[in-house]
Amino acid sequence: MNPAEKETMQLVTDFHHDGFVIARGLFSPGEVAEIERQLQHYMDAFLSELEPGEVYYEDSESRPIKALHRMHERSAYFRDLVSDDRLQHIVSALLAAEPILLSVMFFAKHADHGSATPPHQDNVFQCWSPPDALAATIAIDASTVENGALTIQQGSQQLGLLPHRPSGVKGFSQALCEPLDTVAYPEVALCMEPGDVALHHVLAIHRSDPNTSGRSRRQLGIGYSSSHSRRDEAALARYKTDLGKLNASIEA
Ligand SMILES: O=C(O)CCC(=O)C(=O)O
Repeated sequence: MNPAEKETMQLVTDFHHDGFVIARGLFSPGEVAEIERQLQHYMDAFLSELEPGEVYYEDSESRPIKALHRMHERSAYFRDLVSDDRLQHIVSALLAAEPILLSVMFFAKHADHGSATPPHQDNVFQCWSPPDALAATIAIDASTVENGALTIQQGSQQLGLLPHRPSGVKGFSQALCEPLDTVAYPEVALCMEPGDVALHHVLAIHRSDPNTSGRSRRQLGIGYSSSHSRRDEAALARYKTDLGKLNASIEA
């Protein structure tokens, strides 16, 4: 086995054990600069026409952008990024299947503004059966404990989908009903440098703190499912009903 294969095998073992892995330095500084340029271009070109569900803003007075969703639908650059050979190689190894693109997203926590993300499992929104799916997070800025790094409960993906309730948080409408024991399932803050890529399982419990620092924490999220997973349509319909109720209560 060559060193690259050995490295991939280690990522697969760690992913199954912990529910996440970090591939360090996957994108070069030049490539991260290009992602930033394309983000700016996306905002300049599309921000005024984005539909509900494609953009979320913080509630604070200056209303910075908190998240963008489905960016691949409007941008050829983000659509192509998903097929990057390095990402495809790792994601197909972790899923042991052909990866299917779900969405390209942007998650921002602006300096001193970024709000908390409640603890949740992505499959409460995605409803994959079997739950073979993951999110790849590309760090644009360094993420640290102070600026609200994504924080995962190690091993929690082994528990299956746990009960969630409406969170009242725009963009993350569901939160775990009960906090999960952090001794049995320790919290790990995914501290990353620009160009690092974290991959977390669709059942891994994760959350993030508000950004209390003077430094922004921006990252791209790319959701992939495996070619053999199917949507649980009944679960998806229940989630959409809850989301509709939440949106109605926010607008009321
Ligand atoms: O940006 C965050 O803190 C949350 C992102 C998230 O929930 C995800 O990537 O699945």
